[in-house]
Amino acid sequence: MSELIIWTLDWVPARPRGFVRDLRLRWACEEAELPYRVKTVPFDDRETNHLAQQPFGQVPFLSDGELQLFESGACLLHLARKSDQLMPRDPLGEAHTLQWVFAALNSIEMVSVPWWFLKISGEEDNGLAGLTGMRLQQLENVLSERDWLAADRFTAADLLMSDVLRVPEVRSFGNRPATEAYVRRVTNRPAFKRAYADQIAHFEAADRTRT
Ligand SMILES: N[C@@H](CCC(=O)N[C@@H](CS)C(=O)NCC(=O)O)C(=O)O
Repeated sequence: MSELIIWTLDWVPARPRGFVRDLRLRWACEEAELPYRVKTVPFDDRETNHLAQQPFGQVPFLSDGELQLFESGACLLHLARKSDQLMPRDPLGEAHTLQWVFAALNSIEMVSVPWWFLKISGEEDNGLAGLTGMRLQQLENVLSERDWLAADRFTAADLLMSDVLRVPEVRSFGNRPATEAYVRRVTNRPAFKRAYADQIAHFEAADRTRT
């Protein structure tokens, strides 16, 4: 089996720790029991210093032997093809997992991230609040009727959707008890806790060497 390497930044400030998207890949590997190593690119000059691996200068990206992939969703689906822990092998279960992976990225994160960025940059009541609230409420309706998004069990779709939803500003948007229970249920998984602790430890170790 080729070696999996998850690439992230060598350091980030305190605020994004625990939310840098390499966590999605660490978590997937932990769930699937896939061995992996973590390597880094510098935080400084990140916009330009690794464009050959990630054309937008972001992380994460993934190496699997000779293969290099960027976009956390694409990397996650690559990992999901390696293990039915992450994606069922039956056509229906797989199709529904893919559907909800895209919903997490394209219907929820696509509105929640711009809304949240505007909010933390001082525009508390910005023009995306209405759309974000509507999407989150629509998802609340789905989650009030089921525990998992696809195949009646945990899949990569839950990993991704809960990662999008667990941002504190998103969690505290409105009263959405089914969503809150879902985020708690999914992030209570030991694999998430290991991935989270490892990311925090990675950036704390970097504090000690950064001058
Ligand atoms: N759509 C990309 C987004 C990646 C992204 O936003 N990465 C952040 C860390 S979570 C980053 O590299 N930020 C640094 C920057 O944009 O300069 C993905 O899902 O991989």
